[in-house]
Amino acid sequence: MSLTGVLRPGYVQLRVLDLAAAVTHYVDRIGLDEVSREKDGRVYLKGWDEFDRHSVILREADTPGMDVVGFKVASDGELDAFKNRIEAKGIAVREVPAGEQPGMGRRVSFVVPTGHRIELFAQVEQSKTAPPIMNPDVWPSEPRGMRATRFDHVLLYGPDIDGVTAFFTEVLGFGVAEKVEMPDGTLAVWLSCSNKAHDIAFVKHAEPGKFHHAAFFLESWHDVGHAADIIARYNVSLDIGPTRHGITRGQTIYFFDPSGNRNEVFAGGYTHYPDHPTRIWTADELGKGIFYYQKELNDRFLGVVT
Ligand code: M3P
Ligand code: FE
Repeated sequence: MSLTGVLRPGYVQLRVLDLAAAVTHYVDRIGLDEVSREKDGRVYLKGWDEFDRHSVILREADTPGMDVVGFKVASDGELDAFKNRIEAKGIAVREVPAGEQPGMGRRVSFVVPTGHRIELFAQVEQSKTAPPIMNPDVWPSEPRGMRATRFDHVLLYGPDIDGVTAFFTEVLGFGVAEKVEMPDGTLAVWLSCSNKAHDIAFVKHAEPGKFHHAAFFLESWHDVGHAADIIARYNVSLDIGPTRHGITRGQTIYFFDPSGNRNEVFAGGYTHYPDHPTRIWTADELGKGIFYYQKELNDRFLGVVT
């Protein structure tokens, strides 16, 4: 089956306390490119290997966290079809007009059962500095910092994991790549709309609408080590790693932006297909699922969210 419906995470809008410090972190340390600064103060960024105009939006605010994550769908017709399906589930849909983000078409905006705002869009301008397509070099210019190639996924914390899983699978057409099953029900779910092991993930948490991390893709395990060197050299606040997930098999390191939002950079992960069965983790093996080498969770990793 070719990719139709929801294609991929397109953008994440993060709240940061100090815009200048955040731009230094996301551009100089992670290696994203600055696309534009707009009159309303928002700063737009993208990974060097992304064709769409932007993928990360920074908004200065009094509290850190995530405003919204947007997914790109294959066509305007599919956008309308998704809107109808979401409304048919009794979920209120807000239309965000084209141009609310520069270069962005109209968006369909709604809140899922974990309390997070999710959006769908079909049209966005392509980047003027997009990866070259004619006799392309491996990169247009040397990647900077951690050499993140693209925005990959978010992991979100909130209640009603069963409800959000049903929404993403039944309404948006995602598959469930992996799940953590506890004696009292599902603790966490990794959902894919593509060949990736996950495009979004959710962990059960009493407070709705919380943000655990935004993840950026690196080419190799060697790049994860290079990211660790950058974290040490520039005193970036380290959470955990370099290590590996049992879940998704990604090779990973977690750290915090200057506002306390968690970031992940990772490489690897298996290829997911829609006909693959869901992999299941149980309470007794959960440590290995999250951190395959250490086999135990740290309290900060589980408890600190924005
Ligand atoms: C990932 C991943 C948690 C697990 C996180 C896993 C928060 O971030 O990319 O697979 O328990
Ligand atoms: Fe992750």
